[in-house]
Amino acid sequence: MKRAFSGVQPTGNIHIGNYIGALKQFVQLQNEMETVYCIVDLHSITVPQNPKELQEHTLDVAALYLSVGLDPKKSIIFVQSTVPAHAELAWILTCNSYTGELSRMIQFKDKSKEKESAPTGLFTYPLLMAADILLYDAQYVPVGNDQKQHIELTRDLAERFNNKYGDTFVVPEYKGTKVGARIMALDDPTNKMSKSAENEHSRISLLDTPSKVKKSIMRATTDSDNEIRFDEENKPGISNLLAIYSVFSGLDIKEIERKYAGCGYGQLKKDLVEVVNDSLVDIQKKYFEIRKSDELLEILREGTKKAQNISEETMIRVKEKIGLVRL
Ligand code: AQP
Repeated sequence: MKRAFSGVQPTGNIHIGNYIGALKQFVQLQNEMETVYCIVDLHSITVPQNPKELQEHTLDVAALYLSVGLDPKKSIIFVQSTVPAHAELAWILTCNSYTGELSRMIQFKDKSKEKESAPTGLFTYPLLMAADILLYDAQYVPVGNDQKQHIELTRDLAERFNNKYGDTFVVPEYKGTKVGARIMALDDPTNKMSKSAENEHSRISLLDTPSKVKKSIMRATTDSDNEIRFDEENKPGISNLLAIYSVFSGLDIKEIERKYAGCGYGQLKKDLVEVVNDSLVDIQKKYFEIRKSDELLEILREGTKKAQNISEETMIRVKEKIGLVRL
């Protein structure tokens, strides 16, 4: 049976970029293979977090996992820091990696560029991500395409370890969506949509009110030629709106182009507000039911147990290979 692994950082409310690039795939894959999904809280502390908010956001993300359709009977859902093997394997991978390969990571360069001195965790973050994936023998990693380079590094690390110590890890593959693998910020379609961007109108969170969704979409940056056509290079703003429209409506982009031939951007935006708000209603209804229920903590505890069982087996294998004593 094949297995997929992925995670989301509890750094704020999940936005439609996270949903389209990652979560929507999580839900599809749970019907095709074994699936393990984590709330990666250890990743989120690579940048400063308010402890109270971090706890809340962790449970928010867990509740959103369930609200978008993850089923704890099909998927293992847990919080990363409750399974110590993640940090343990990350250290072992750190000792089998090079600073040169880590300094090439685009996300590290981006996130550290305005800092006088970058936190070490930000630099070694891809090794923790590699540990997350390799612990579960995952063949597939459903993520947005901003994470593609980290999956490449994970593959290199797995192959290097296998070559040095003998077959130990499954070498995983990136799994991306055709449409929306990188949803762009609404205020600046040359940057990806992000939870931590300052401008709240740069993103649509899954928990946004209908009026906030309307404001963010209606003021989204487009271009001046008023032609509704998918062309990411020359028309990144409109192409981004078309991708969002396509995912939430189920129509393909060509159909949407035909539907709006001769119409202005205003009409497209107005209809998109409706399409997005209609899709968020159900997610939000489920979210508010689940978030306060005891069931949520129970599901996470169960997930921890299952994740611990799998990861402990991997750690026994790894430790034996590198000569760490077992008493
Ligand atoms: N804009 C995006 N389009 C498509 N996929 C995206 N993902 C993130 N942004 C987009 C995918 O969502 C998953 C979870 O991301 P994450 O929370 O682990 O980290 P991130 O990539 O750093 O996401 P954010 O929203 O930009 O968070 P902050 O601002 O905290 O850094 C991943 O699969 C990611 O590819």
